Amino acid sequence: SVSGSKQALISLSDKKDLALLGNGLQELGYKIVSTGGTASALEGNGVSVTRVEELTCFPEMLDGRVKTLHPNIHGGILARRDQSHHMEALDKHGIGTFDVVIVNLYPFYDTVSSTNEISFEDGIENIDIGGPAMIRAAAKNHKDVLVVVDSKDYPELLESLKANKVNEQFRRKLAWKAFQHVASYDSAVSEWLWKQTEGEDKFPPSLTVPLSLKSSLRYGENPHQKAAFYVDKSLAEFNAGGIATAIQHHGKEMSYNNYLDADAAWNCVCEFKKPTCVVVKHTNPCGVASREDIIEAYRLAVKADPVSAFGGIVAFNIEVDEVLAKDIREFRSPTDGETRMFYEIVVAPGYTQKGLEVLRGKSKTLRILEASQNSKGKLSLRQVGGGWLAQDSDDLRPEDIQFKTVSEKTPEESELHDAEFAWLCVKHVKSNAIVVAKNNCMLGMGSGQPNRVESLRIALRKAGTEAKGAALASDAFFPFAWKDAVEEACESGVAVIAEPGGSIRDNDAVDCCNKYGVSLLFTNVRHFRH
Ligand code: 93A
Repeated sequence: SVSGSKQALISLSDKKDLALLGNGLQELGYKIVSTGGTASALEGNGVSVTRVEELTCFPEMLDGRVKTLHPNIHGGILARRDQSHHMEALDKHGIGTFDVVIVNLYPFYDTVSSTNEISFEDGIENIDIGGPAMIRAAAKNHKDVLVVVDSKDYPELLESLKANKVNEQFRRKLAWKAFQHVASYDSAVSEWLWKQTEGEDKFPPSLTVPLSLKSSLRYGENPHQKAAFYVDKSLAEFNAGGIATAIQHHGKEMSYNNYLDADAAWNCVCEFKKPTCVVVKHTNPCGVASREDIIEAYRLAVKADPVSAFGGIVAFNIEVDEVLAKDIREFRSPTDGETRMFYEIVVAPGYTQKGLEVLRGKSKTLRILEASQNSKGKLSLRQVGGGWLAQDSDDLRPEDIQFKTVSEKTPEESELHDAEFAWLCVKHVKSNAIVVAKNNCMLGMGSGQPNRVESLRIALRKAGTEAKGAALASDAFFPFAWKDAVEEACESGVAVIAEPGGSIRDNDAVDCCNKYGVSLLFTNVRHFRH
């Protein structure tokens, strides 16, 4: 090359580990070319730098919009070393080649998603043009140019340069990562522009969800299925909470099914204001109880269905302290009064130091998760063959639900409260969903039956004699077989039924409840969960 030595081009917004990088390359004999802020920072760390202006013989112009967009830079990145006419062209114009290009982009996502609103103009100025151009050029020519966009790759870069062992695979991996970086950057820009033009109400004509690998999983739902967990970078960087960002304090590696179940348990327990425990099995809450005393809540939640709770996921909406942890450790199955309960996961918003110690002692495998609440208003995506379904997540707040009495009998205050509690639970049970609850405690649930009557029978059977005087909630209206469903509920002795209403046979349900003196409440809201 013209300069006679190897050249590295460095232009970084995120200057993390810059000193390590600059000094490392300098020691390896690289001549370092850099942009304004990066050059100053390198010099501050004792690295000698050539400024891009010296190469381009052009000052930074248009308030920095044009810094590196110049043939003296891009020629040095893009020239094919194996094409003599490329190299002759460089020589003719006195352009040196770049062997390493290290760039990361303006923090567009952080800027536009920060809580302090920024103006449209500021958003536009934060769109990086020169950076992606260098990254793409270097990634295209990765055969001869190493492109680095992530400070985590600095050590491996320096080591392989030092050992003179840069293989093709490493080059391709860096190029892959470079295009990923630019792609998620562009998706953040385009999503922001969509919101600036159409507002937040309409779904955009196309979606790019920047996903980054959190971990490879041992396997998927079954051992013969390969699996991995990707986090939505746009949510994670925005601290959106949820199971993807939960901290694991202890236990065996999380599995695919563990994530599904922990997510279900955590979403459900977060609905409740009072201290609450939710037990989940196979994504369905099978025990839910709220009490001032969280230990009582825990025991009741397990008791609701001890057989299902065994090997389940236990979620709390308050910190787990030593006393609670001991109860979780020691509590014996209500089925035989002997076997200590076994769980896959405990998830809570926090643990006291002692609480954590005690839980760690329960078993080597018990996964202990500390999660923060999901932010509301996020997109929910589900895969179907050949596409994805998008919807707003179902985050109506409990206070948004109105319970309208449509029967002759109006519910007692406690009965209304039971109906509200059952309603919060039923939202988290797979359709067709029926929940029987009383006194802030789930007594029985029926889930996932293709026939609502079957779900109802299962829920009532689990509640047993306790169904008397309890509330029954149904995630959707009772279609027409009221004699089967509503009448069976009334015969079991429930005091109040809550359902969305809206069936052409609503009157039959009202008549039936009137016949039995049961209160019937319409919520006008449906909570299908498929
Ligand atoms: O304004 S730009 O789109 N035009 C450019 O020519 C250009 N060249 C590098 N932004 C440009 N950059 C970006 O500047 C890089 O992507 C990097 O993020 C940042 C580094 O600037 P500094 O070294 O002055 O801190």
